[in-house]
Amino acid sequence: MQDIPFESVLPGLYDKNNHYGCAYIGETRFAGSGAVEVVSPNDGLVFACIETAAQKQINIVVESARQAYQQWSSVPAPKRGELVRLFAGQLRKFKEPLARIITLEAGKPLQESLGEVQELIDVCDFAVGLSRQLYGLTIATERVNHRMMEQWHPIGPVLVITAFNFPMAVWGWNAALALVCGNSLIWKPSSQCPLSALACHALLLAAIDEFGGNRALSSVVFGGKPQVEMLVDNKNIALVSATGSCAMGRAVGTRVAARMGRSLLELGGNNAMILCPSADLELAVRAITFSALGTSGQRCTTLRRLFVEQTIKENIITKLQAVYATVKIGDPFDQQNLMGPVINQQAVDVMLASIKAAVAQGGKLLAGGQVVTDKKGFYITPAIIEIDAQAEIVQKETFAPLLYIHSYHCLEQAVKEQNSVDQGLSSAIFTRDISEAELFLSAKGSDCGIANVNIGTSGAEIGGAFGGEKDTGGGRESGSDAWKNYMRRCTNTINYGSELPLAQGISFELPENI
Ligand code: UN1
Repeated sequence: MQDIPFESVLPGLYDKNNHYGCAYIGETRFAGSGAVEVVSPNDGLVFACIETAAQKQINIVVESARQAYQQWSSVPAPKRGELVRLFAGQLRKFKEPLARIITLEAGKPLQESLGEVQELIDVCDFAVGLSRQLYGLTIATERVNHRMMEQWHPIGPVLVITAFNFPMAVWGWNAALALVCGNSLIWKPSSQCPLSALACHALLLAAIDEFGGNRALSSVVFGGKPQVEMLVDNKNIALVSATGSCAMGRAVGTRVAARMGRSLLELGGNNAMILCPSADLELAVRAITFSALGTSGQRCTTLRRLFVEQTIKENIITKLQAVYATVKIGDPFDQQNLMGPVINQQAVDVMLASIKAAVAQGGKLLAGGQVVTDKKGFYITPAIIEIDAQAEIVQKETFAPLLYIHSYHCLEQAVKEQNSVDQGLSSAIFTRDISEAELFLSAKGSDCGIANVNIGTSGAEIGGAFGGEKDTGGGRESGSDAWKNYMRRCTNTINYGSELPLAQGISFELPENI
């Protein structure tokens, strides 16, 4: 196993036996039950054990987050930004060891892990600026001597549920914004990535100490479905922000809605690219390859469906086959390798099952799909399958490096087929024809939350709102005005006159003698 300098990143939380608790409030560790072993996808070896939280510990965490919120919400927003600025400083200092933790736990190539830590730093910088920009509107009122405006106030503890594939950055999108918005944090990370969570938590605690704040602003809870249910059912959690599969999001969203709570969902994608004849094919091949097999096809933005105009189909298939044959797969710490493992044996099995189903449904395997047998860990070669866009298997997201190719003859038809799946996260078109590009971006074009021209479906910057439509859950995180999710809007109408005019011109005159 690689030497990861945990001790430097997890001051006070590091356990020499690699045995961690079930929950952490600040630096306080709570003991839970059981001991779930966590295995690195790189070599199949156990690198940590985590315990599981019960209702009792979860109640303590939520109550402590509620109290921390009450204090924090009255700190002026630009001062709250100062805490996030200090946190970004810690992240910069520990960028490399943090990336190594991601690579150990999630199996991402080190370059991509460094990119993920950078994404976390970027969103912190963004949030610092935002802490002076949490503005509301002043709106014209129909009444004389009145003023109408809106204010944005903090909402309360924010629960952030994250997946294994972006074990730091996606929490960061939520955490940085939630903090400047005046809220406290509870993090339920993927059980696959406990150290990523504890490392970020530890560095946030260091920043809180530097700031002179309350360590209970940040807590971490480990566990699975039962722990998620206990957390999301708790009325003191003001916002549940969940990233993961559509099935998980549907279950969480429904529970939160049942108690009239607020949720922010960033769920599965089944992302497509349309490749037009006028496209720069060299550029397109690079974008397709990064989007389809980067992070071993385990991004929610991964390219899964490629629509190629029929006259360029054979050409693009030949090019992709050549590139796929050269992609080096192996230990993600070795920078020669462009692709690491998939997350576990189940992911290998799911990919193999999807390939089998696709072939049974008329698909033709054009590349990859072989388990790499000379390595410990969960390695598989990225696959390309040519198949009908309506095939049943194509409608679902297989979280693996599996790309489906479809041909098309008319752009309108390709857009229609692209939009025909249940998910609606990311999409792209490659073209040099402005009419094609604008059609794709128009209301008649892509129905996704993200639509790109001449870049791939993955690798979004933090400055834009991130999320998607339909079964992707409708949430928007990270940039633009996503901060509004972490605040409540209060509309204020102020009468500074000496009359009481009613809106809509209603007359309500009381008798003179009262
Ligand atoms: C995810 O896979 O959940 O756009 C997030 C991207 C990254 C974020 C992916 N910036 O691919």
